[in-house]
Amino acid sequence: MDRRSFLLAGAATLALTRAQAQMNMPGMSHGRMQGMMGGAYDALALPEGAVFREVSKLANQATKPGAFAASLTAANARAEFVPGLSTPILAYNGQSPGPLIEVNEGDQVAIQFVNNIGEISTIHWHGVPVPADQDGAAMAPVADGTERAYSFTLPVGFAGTCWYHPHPHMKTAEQVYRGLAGAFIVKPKQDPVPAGYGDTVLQITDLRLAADGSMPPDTMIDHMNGRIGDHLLVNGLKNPVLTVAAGTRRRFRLLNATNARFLRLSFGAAPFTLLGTDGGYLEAPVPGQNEVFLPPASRLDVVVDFAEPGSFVLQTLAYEHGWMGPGRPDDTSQKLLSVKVATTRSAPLPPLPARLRDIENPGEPVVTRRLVLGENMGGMGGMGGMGMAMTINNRRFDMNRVDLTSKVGQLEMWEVSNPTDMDHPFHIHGNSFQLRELVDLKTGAVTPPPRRALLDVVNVPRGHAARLMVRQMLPGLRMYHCHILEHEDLGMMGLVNVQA
Ligand SMILES: [Cu+2]
Repeated sequence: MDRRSFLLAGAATLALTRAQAQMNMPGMSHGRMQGMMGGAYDALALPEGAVFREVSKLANQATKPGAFAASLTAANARAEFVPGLSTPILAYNGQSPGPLIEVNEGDQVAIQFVNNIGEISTIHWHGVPVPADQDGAAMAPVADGTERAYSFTLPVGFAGTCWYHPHPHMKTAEQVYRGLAGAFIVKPKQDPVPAGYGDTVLQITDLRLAADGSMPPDTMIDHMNGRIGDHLLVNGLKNPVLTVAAGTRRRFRLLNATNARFLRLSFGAAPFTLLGTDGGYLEAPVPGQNEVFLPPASRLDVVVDFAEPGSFVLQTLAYEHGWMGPGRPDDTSQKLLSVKVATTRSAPLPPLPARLRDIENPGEPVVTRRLVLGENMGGMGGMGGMGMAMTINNRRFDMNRVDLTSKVGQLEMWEVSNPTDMDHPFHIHGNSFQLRELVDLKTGAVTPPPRRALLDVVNVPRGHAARLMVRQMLPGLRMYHCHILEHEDLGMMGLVNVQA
């Protein structure tokens, strides 16, 4: 059964199978059930307006230069999002968001991971070019109560805005929405952007709370669409307030660490200058942007100009990404961060450089691959007997099956086709890629991206194909998948074996 037929059959009556009903009912809040039915939905109110806070950095325990060593312990913890209500969460070193890891290109990195969350987990270094056996992929789970040393040397020439999060088989979505994710910044040895611009991570997460303060499990609607919470948080706070002097130009690293939000963001009258994407700098700063777009898991490096006194709010704009079933949340005009610009003026900064770096034209591929994203909403007889499956080339993920075979250094074009009626953000492990063009599947119209950029996740809009220029530089097994985490867990994922 395809998605539309499922909608017609299922949404009118919400006649779920018994298994689906059992999957969805326990712990579901009244408000959420109403939300799922498409009616009124009263989310708990969260306090807003606290003073903005930066995420604290993970301290470097290494003593020699060019090395970074630390440990990360994932464990159950508690947070108080609503005063007086204690929420069980998952945290790294007691923090959610997890501590910021800041390293330099070329560094030797050693991180001891201790898993105390009560089930398997991993740490995936999202966007960081690490060897395949250090990638924290689902094939190498870390059992509860055990430790694992991750170690890798960062290549010289890679700097970017990355992050880390769990990637255990079929448990990624829950572990991330319960709190396990942090930023991982790789700095160039010589940063072309003056230090006076600062460097502030804005880690965006998505929180849903039941009336008792707990985080309800995913519903069937969440499995279909990806989990959309009730509150977007920045560095763990709802709409905190940052006060700056007039004339401030501030560098922000935007990290979409939500399970499934397509974030189209504006700062009102304060314009963005684009500096970089997932895999580091653009070739030149792009000033005068009134909005930015971050599909799930993507990052942007930007400077925002707060020229004149006043109030500026980072908030979501409408974006149509496709929605299945009832209960589509109102995801526009959500306030993320309020910036109060005082009348005192900041000292002027040196200008941004005219050029940031060169990004190579990848040239023509020697291999072309076609990957087709699919949604199968069939009943209990459906794929794998799970009732709902997300697929690539009609197959659900199987970690014992290699889907593609590649070679180190080989330039490939991956045409990721999305004939479904919902956008899917596509992520490839191992190395950044470039978007060559988007193709409209109906008209064949081809749209190149506005500029060269290194990405590790790209939105594949519904009814389109994304042609990606992919080159893996290290051997081993790599995952590729939709980064709506519920879709990943339901099987929209595959494995490429990169041969030396
Ligand atoms: Cu998806």
